[in-house]
Amino acid sequence: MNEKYKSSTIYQIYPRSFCDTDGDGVGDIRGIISKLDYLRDLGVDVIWLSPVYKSPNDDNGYDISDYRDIQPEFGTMADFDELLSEAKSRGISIIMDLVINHTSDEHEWFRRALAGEEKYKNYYVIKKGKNGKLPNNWGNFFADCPWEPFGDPKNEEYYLHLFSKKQPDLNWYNPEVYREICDIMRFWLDKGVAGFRCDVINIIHKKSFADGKKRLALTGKEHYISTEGTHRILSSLRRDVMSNYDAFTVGETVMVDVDMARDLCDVSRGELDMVFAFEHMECDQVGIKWFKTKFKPQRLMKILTKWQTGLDWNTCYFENHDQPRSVTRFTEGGKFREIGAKMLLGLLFSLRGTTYVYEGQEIGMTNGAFDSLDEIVDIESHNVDKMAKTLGIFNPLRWKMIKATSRDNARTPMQWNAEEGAGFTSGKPWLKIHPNYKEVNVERDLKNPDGVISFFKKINSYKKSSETLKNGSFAEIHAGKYVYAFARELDGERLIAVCNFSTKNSKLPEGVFGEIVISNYNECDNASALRPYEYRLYKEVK
Ligand code: ISL
Repeated sequence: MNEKYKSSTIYQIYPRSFCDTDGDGVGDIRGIISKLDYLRDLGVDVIWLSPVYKSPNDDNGYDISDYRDIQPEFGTMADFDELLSEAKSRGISIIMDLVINHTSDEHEWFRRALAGEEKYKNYYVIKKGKNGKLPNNWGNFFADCPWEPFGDPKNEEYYLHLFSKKQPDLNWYNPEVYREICDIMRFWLDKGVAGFRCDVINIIHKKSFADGKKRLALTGKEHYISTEGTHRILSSLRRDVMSNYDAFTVGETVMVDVDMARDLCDVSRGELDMVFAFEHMECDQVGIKWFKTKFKPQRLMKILTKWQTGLDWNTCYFENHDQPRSVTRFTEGGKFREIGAKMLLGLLFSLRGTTYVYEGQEIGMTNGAFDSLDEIVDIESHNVDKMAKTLGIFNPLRWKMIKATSRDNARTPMQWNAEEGAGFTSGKPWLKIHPNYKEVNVERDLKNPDGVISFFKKINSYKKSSETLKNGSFAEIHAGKYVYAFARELDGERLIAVCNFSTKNSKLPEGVFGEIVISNYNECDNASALRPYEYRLYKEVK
């Protein structure tokens, strides 16, 4: 991978929620174009664009019905081409979301399969039921049954869908599928995109369809997580497609441990360039993500250290379109919102790896303010509610679970200013805007020299200019109940990052010293106490 991508700051845009220019309440490509100067000023090098392809929107674009066309609500291919060239002229590259575990059931391939064309039937995973029963006992990511009758029920055939029933899984045993996907990748790379974020890429190849070991969630996963077949496909994609372009891949790899992640992005194996792992996103859950427990900072620290020391190159992220907002999740918020958001950014940029931020993180946007399930759009949340209901869980508890974890928490429209519609739309927004937009918005934050954006720019440009922060080694110094400290070292230069996850002062741990080069407090003081949510970056003075 070209080194420039490794040290890029990558900003994820969820197009539906970013900026709407035609008043239909849904963000669009022209909206993104209008914010390119803003992104350049933040110091963004690469945009990861969540899907903008044609889609019936069962899963907000992660169900693609045409990989070579643009969703009309987002604009046209001409808009996309303009976005690409306008971004390029500002030094910004774009990576696309590549969703190839499944298509939409409205994709032409699936329609032709349903119409009886054998060729296309073989593009999907279609299995016979067993004596009136489903083909196997597997579970589904969206709390549904993963098998749906295919065509005439008399045939007792079912298609596999690990996500919604409008997202049939592709059959990666079929070389035609491989060829089609290669062509799609080349289509976008030839346009000039800088690569792909590969959706649930480590589950595409299923090594068997036998019953799985019974589990609370995702029974059957041992048959498809990071299989040898997936490894083979990934190295072929590198050989046949990626190696011909100046581009990179970042895989969304679910349920991986450090060893699996290492194999999936090992340079000598030539598969993915980097991976998103999830263990740190699970630090506040018991078993499954819907069972949240009180956030214990030390658990997060231990997991971060494990990955920083276990994997040579990490992706560093605290947010994306599937996760609750980090400032709500990892800090007390309220009066600590801004300082907490800055501390989390300080920590994020101090880690070794490529930094990924999600729209709104740069102003410390919070979880959505939803009052009931009626305000939630996300299919996963609705399915989970249904399933929890059938299990006899009462509504107050169901709603508590969904409110804390729903993916819509991160999907509320971007808050640009204090006007009605938050500067996101002049129409009716597709998802409820957080009522705190009057205080939490880009325009207001930009006016504040101590705002979150100003800190974002500071730490981002420091990282870009510091070889030590970019490429230095990582060593934990302290991981206490509230305070985390670690060193980054390169060619004799030593930087030490320290942060306090408490609403109270905490003692500066031993081994943390030097000259403070960045802090999230206005007045840096070198006192032995860290203030609430304080972050400091020290440079050792020789
Ligand atoms: O939300 C999750 C982790 O907290 C996951 O279970 C998530 O659904 C999983 O990581 C897969 O996510 C990706 O593929 C889905 C899509 O709905 C998500 O938005 C996408 O990020 C299916 O394409």
